[in-house]
Amino acid sequence: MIDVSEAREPLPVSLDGLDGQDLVEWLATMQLIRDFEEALDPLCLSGRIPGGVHVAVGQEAVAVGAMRALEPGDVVTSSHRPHHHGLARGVEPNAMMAELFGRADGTGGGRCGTMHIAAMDRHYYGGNGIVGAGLGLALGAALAAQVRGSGQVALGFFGDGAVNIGRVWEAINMAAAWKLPLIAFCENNLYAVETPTASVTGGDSIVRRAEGFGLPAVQVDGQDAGAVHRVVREARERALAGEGPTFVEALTYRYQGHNTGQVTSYRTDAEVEEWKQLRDPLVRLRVALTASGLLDDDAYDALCARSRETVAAATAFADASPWPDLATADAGVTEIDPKLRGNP
Ligand SMILES: Cc1ncc(C[n+]2csc(CCOP(=O)(O)OP(=O)(O)O)c2C)c(N)n1
Ligand SMILES: [Mg+2]
Repeated sequence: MIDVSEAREPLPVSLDGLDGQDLVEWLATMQLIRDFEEALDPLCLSGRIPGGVHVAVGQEAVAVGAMRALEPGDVVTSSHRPHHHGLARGVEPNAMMAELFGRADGTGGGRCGTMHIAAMDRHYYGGNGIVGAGLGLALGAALAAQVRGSGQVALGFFGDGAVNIGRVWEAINMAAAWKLPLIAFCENNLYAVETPTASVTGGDSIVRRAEGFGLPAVQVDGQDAGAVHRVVREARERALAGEGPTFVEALTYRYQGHNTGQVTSYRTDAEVEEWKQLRDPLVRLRVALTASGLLDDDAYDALCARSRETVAAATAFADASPWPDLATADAGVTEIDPKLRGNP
């Protein structure tokens, strides 16, 4: 963790080795994620999105930094907090919003909702309502890639709450033992619902625990997109060289409650403010881009305007999209022979 006791300004980030135009696109995507996600809670509370959602406002650099280090054919799986991953992977905002609204033009025809938004054409296998389970899907994809020699890498996102779930370590152990091309990516936002993860987690740190499984484990500043990008890029190269999996722990923070409408009484306003003032991933990247002459104020304003327009258009698209046709409610549902279910 960076010592911020003396800091009053946003912490600097390094753009070394990164392409200027790429970085402007990263900031634009991070801005889109923020605007998209900030629009969601009001849409849920007014009933236009049925149920609630888990937003990742504050965690944008993790998604964009990691995703831009992968290639289009690589496989990505997500968690119950999946929108930032999906948008960074290139899921269409219109289709994502329509899915959240439960409409026919959504990524899953309106039948899947927030935690199962996926884009198979982008090898984005989507979110998962079972904490830690997405990593198992990534493990399977990594095994398939190794068997086929396809040159793909699989990255599975999970939260800090998942590091106290046995199946997560079963997946990591198997990947380490068989040298699978897996990137096990822990998004450590310090809390699992209302529980500070450090208060229920033994050992020195999450990466130290991971090291015990015999794979490289790297902790990175998750509010610095470039830093996240570098570690994922290295992990990808290692995986492709046959050197096996890497564990990444990105230190990050969610600004809003765990899910829609949650009252956050388990942390102080001062803590939230410190993360916003010193570590906000968008501000830090913008400051660095401006200082490097890569982004002036007009270009930044235009980028923000485009983002707001995209979110407004996605909301209008979702509103106008029809409800799924009841007659197709079971379309795409796999028939399982009752005998195989053991339930004749
Ligand atoms: C196996 C399982 N146990 C418990 C839950 C209930 N649950 C949903 S989200 C969550 C917290 C997860 O925290 P973390 O992994 O840190 O992710 P974050 O919400 O911080 O992104 C829990 C316990 C669940 N969905 N699945
Ligand atoms: Mg967490």
